[in-house]
Amino acid sequence: MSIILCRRRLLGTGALGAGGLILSGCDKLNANPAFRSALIEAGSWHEGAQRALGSGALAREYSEADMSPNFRVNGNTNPEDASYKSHAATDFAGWTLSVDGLVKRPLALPMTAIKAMQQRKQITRHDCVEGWSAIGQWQGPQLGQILSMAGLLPSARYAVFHCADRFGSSPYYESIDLVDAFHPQTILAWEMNGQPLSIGHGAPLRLRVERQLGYKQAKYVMRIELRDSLAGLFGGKGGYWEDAHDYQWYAGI
Ligand SMILES: Nc1nc2c(c(=O)[nH]1)N[C@H]1C(S)=C(S)[C@@H](COP(=O)(O)O)O[C@H]1N2
Ligand SMILES: [Mo]
Repeated sequence: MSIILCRRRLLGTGALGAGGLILSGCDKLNANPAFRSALIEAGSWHEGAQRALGSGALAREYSEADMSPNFRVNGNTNPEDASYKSHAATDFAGWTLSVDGLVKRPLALPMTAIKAMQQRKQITRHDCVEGWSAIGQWQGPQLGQILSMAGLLPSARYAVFHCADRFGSSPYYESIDLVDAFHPQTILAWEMNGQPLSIGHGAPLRLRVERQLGYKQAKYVMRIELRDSLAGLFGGKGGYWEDAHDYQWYAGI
């Protein structure tokens, strides 16, 4: 694991900043106790994930020939937030993903670090409750890999995705449990159909949680918060649509 991470220069990109792990050389890294324990956990999460999965099936994956020529955009397609707009003006070069809450090592991951991680590419069908579907290809690191770097505390039960957009005064957010968070097809996508995500589709980073419906696929993700409960957060039902319109929290397809 350490060899892979070093070859990919994950840490050379300034990743793991908030955890105090800004180091450049591999030797230095491997000697760093916090980094070593991050690696050990990263190696064992697969086992935990498998256990958690139980009968957890994979969502169907398609071939390139099945990809929809037009994948529509839906919901918010151009966040008005001033900070988001200034990031957009510089192609999101300065965007960082925060991972915090019930974790051992809070992270601030720059896009370069996210792109340097091991990637998963998948062609899946997106189903919106409004009655349309589209097949697209998504690429990004598995969410489980990122959560393992942060190291979850035993009390963590949910991953909450805080987005840069809002409807009126309500920020868009979504949440999933740890079974879905560590599912192999759950990724933080920065590429769609071989191109960096467009603003319409959620640039620079969106969730793909392939066994659930469209509204769970949070776009414009800026922060992942690990929590033990969804109560007390916004409307308390775990997502913007869940709070505003009583959509199901578990939106299984
Ligand atoms: N941040 C954010 N994420 C979001 C939405 C949104 O409005 N804001 N809309 C959701 C809905 S209802 C759907 S169907 C999909 C649409 O994704 P697309 O625009 O890439 O088609 O994003 C989901 N994620
Ligand atoms: Mo949707």
